Amino acid sequence: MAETNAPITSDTEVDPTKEWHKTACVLCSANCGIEVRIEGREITRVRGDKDHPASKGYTCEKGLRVNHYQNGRDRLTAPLKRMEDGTFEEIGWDQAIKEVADQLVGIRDTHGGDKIMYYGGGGQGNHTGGAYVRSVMQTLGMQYRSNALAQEKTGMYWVQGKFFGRQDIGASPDFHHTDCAVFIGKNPWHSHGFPEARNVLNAIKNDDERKIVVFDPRVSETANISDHHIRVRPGTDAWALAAVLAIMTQEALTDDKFLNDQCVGWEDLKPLLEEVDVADYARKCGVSEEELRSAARTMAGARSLATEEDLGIEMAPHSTLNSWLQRLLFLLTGNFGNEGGMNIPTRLAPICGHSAEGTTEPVTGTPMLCGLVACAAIPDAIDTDHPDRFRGMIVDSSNPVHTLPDSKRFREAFAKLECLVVIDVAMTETARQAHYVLPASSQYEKPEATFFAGEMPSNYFHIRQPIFEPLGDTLPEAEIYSRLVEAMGGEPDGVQELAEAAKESRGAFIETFTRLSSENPDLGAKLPTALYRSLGQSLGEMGPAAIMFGSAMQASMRFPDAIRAAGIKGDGLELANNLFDSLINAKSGMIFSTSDYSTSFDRIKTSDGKIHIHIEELVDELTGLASEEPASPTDAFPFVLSAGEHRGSTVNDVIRDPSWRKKDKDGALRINPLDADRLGVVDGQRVRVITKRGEAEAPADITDTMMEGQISLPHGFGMEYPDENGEHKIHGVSVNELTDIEDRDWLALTPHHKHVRARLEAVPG
Ligand SMILES: Nc1nc2c(c(=O)[nH]1)N[C@H]1C(S)=C(S)[C@@H](COP(=O)(O)OP(=O)(O)OC[C@H]3O[C@@H](n4cnc5c(=O)[nH]c(N)nc54)[C@H](O)[C@@H]3O)O[C@H]1N2
Ligand SMILES: Nc1nc2c(c(=O)[nH]1)N[C@H]1C(S)=C(S)[C@@H](COP(=O)(O)OP(=O)(O)OC[C@H]3O[C@@H](n4cnc5c(=O)[nH]c(N)nc54)[C@H](O)[C@@H]3O)O[C@H]1N2
Ligand code: SF4
Ligand SMILES: [Mo]
Repeated sequence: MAETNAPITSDTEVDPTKEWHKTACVLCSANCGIEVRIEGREITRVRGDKDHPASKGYTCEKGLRVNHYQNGRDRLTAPLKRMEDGTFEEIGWDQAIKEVADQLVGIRDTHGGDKIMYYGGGGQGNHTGGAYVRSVMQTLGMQYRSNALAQEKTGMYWVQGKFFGRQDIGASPDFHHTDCAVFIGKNPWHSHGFPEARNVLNAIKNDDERKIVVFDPRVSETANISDHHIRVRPGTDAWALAAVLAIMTQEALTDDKFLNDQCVGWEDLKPLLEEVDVADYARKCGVSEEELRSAARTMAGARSLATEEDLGIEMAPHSTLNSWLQRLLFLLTGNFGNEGGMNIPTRLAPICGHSAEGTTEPVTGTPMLCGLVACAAIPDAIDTDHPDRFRGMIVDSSNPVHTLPDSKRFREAFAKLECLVVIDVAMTETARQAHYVLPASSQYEKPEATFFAGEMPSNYFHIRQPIFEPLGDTLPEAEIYSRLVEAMGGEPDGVQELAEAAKESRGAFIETFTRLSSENPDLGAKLPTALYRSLGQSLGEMGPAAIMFGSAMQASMRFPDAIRAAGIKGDGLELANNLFDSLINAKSGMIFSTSDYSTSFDRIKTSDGKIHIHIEELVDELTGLASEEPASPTDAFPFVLSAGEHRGSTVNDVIRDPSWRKKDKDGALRINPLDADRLGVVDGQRVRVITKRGEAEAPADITDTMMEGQISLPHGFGMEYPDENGEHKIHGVSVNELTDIEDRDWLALTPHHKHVRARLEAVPG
């Protein structure tokens, strides 16, 4: 298999004899546009693509290393079947598709299709698989799905669902234009999350009129350049945030005109904040009252404010309450529908769904938010005698055995599945447990896209074109899912006629599509496969992008004016078709919609068009903060472990080859010098970290950026990878061997990964 250590450098000088191929980095949700040079199957040069509408040439250092993703030594090249003795045997696609289809149909016919669950459907660069699976779900009658959002963001989306009427619409921060950027449990210097993150942070830092506020126990790279670093004790953000909101209320710094005109519920919420004892809450979160007051005044006084939370408060105590309080910062200061504030963008495709109030997963009875089963509920929904338990599972673009809380519990539960099918590019920890492993073409071997972009006033989309031929016998997800649908006898009615029309012309396709879809509901229900097998066959290597025709149609119905304002012409299906054509031809991506900030108000979906800011379900938890004391360290577990930092040395589980890292190769355990002294540990010495669920060893990185009593380990380490001799080794700590599935939010079930009780022992030598 390909050697992966080819030299990769950022290269701006152009050799006219060599071609630069436009694509995107797939290592984080920013998906910066890049241009790459290739030799054979290697990516040998990478540079930022200046024509990309959002990243404009920006990349971080990790983007230069995508070859380690493309050419990992454990790339899958053929379908695998697990044998009785646990080993895997290569089989052909015909056999794989037939056996997987038969097994899943068997579960459906005996127990019902709703006993088969779908997990994943997109990592940081690939969301079309998650769209194509819809045809399989329809064919089998599958009803339940989940993905990594249901262990981080569903609590926040639920809060926004309360505000705006639906969980699939949310407000995005306009950091590019804001005067006050607020980051709560988020370290965008490394984790990005918005275009050109470091440039934007530097621009704010270098402008005296603009401010950065960071809530983080650690002196993160972002906290280090902030104007206000609210250095909370781990797990106490609810008190810090409630205190800041209380200060705004008690000092009359709130935007009452906005709250009264645009919102509902201020009169209920206000008294709760008026009664907060700021001094007491300051004591509980470990930040001085003066610092909290000063930060609150900066935020309330800024001309505009944009705020984002991330894992530091989502994966910590009071997770969903934290999200409510965090989102109230922009509402109390009236920063919605404005430049530099928070806005509801147009999206080509939503990144999650909406669940009606009271929707639960039937086996565990746990709430479903955004149409997703909570990740932490999955093992209990499989490993039980309950008659409705999940018996089959398709996992795509995800490695839940390694990335969800409590790997031991997930392995135990997955072992109970009658059929586990994993679709991935690499042999993952989850694939090792599968009955069938289906090899996908990589994101550089097929057209791909993500649905993350949510910018205002102009939003962009990037459908990337393939650079390489598919490796070995790999197939794009569009093909895998469509073959499964057909093998299950679920081919959509009318697809042959549609395919004939598509072969003739786009006009004929549209005409036939319009006619057939109105008389034939099956076509709409299995739209992804229908589009792929018709329109897709006329697109050559861009075939798997056919799904975006459906998105273009929906977008053209939802916000035609914004699309036309971005320069796309036409009406109805003609507008959709023109948008689709522009998208599949825009090699660097394109702006597909432009609208005024004020259109955010038009996108609110509550019955009265107002923002509903008072969330009854969270009131007891909020008022309970007054009598609650934050959990204290115990003798058995004196440390709080932030289990899974997203550092410069991490890219989730997207790259498995550890040699991509230049720094932090072993995944250090960060620890404050005073704690290290007490333990008698010197820099680089190995320490054993012990939690109630497991133990592991890592080298110590002694740094006063850590607060006393807090330690951290990186995310995305501890994966098994073959060396040059094919010998498999585990590199670094697999953090979810240490986490406990029971430690989680009561409402969204978000695991408390940033708040794992631990103790340390120095490893001699
Ligand atoms: N380099 C890199 N970038 C990535 C990724 C990656 O793996 N590597 N992954 C991407 C993904 S999927 C995601 S979700 C994001 C995650 O991105 P982030 O959420 O920004 O990443 P984390 O490092 O998990 O947590 C952010 C901060 O929370 C702080 N924190 C820990 N405990 C607490 C607490 O109790 N209170 C507060 N206020 N802060 C606390 C940590 O010190 C840390 O600085 O990153 C994305 N970008
Ligand atoms: N303890 C702890 N656990 C955490 C976190 C933490 O901070 N602490 N962070 C969590 C967060 S925020 C997230 S988002 C999750 C992420 O965890 P996961 O949802 O498991 O996703 P990724 O790590 O992005 O893994 C992507 C998978 O997709 C595969 N892949 C790549 N390209 C393709 C493709 O084109 N097709 C297919 N079919 N597969 C492909 C990769 O090989 C990899 O197996 O981890 C979470 N786990
Ligand atoms: S890792 Fe993220 S920020 Fe860095 S180049 Fe890739 S997409 Fe851009
Ligand atoms: Mo994430």
